[in-house]
Amino acid sequence: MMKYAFCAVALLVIAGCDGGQSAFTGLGPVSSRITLLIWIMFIGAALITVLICVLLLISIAGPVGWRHKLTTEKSIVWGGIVFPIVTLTALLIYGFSILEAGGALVQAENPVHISVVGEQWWWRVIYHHDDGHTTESANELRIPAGRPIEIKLSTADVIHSFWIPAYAGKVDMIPGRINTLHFVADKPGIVSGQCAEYCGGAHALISFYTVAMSSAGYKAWLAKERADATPALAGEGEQIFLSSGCGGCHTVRGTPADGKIGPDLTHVGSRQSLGAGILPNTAENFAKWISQHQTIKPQNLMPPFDIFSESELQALSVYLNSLE
Ligand code: HEC
Ligand SMILES: [Cu+2]
Repeated sequence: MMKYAFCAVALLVIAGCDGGQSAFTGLGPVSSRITLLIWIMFIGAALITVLICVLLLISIAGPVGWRHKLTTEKSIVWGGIVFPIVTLTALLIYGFSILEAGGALVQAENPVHISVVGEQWWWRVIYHHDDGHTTESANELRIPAGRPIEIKLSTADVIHSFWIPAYAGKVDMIPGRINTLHFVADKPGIVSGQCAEYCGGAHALISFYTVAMSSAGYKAWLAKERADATPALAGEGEQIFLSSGCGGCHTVRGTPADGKIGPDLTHVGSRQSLGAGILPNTAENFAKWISQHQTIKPQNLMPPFDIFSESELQALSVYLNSLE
């Protein structure tokens, strides 16, 4: 018996150590309170379950006097009505107070302003600079650690839900609305997040990485992200990109490619992943994405391209990978 109890506890502890995408991680003040709520609910539910089992045993095999007590009107009123009302109300009030924690950050001075638009099946990410300009990127969120973050969430099509469990609760992206998400990341690091509301065919394959950086690192990164592309290896790959119609859907700032339908590729080479968190970002995976993306991410809205020779694919990949 002890052994099983130990295993159950050990499993929970291990689950709590998984930093990548876990609501147990609590890497900021907002998510830490949610993690606490999870534990309170979990332990509370476990205790109540044990209590019910004990009462059940008593009602089956307990002393006559005890069994009789359980059937009185008083026990039913206290155990069946008062107890649930009191516990659930307390939980509700506590839950609201946790929502307040996110709300309190609303007034925080000098938040970082970012917008994220859910698209079938990727994320459009827009950074708002202090001078009023914006820079568009995609499929990755970069934030400075220690500063309040304010993300305006909207959708280009259906309902999505934006969730970075390590930092905050999920918030829906609803057509015709802008919802606001607030959180702070305690320290630099990389965590993952995903869409938490079924949004059609490739819903299971729409995730993303959030990279929390030091203040100085973020500032330098943002300046670089804002600048146009400076591909070290333009030439042939860029030619193929421009002449194959990629620019009709994708923007590479600094080139004639200014499409708005798909993810911005100006600095795609510097992102963690391709296809909204699906493939690690490597030169080979660019070729893989371009030639096999309908197998890798079925139903995604980029048309299939099986027109390229091996060397053309190679040149395209080298070009895209160099867009750092
Ligand atoms: C009709 C519009 C369209 C055209 C044309 C198009 N794409 Fe795409 N592309 C998309 C969409 C939409 C996505 C997002 C797919 C997803 O993840 O659901 C995408 C995703 C990508 C990605 C992954 C981006 C990321 O942020 O991870 C790459 C790389 C890419 N396309 C390269 C190309 C290349 C190279 C071409 C030309 C050979 C091309 N695309 C042509 C619409 C298009
Ligand atoms: Cu979804």
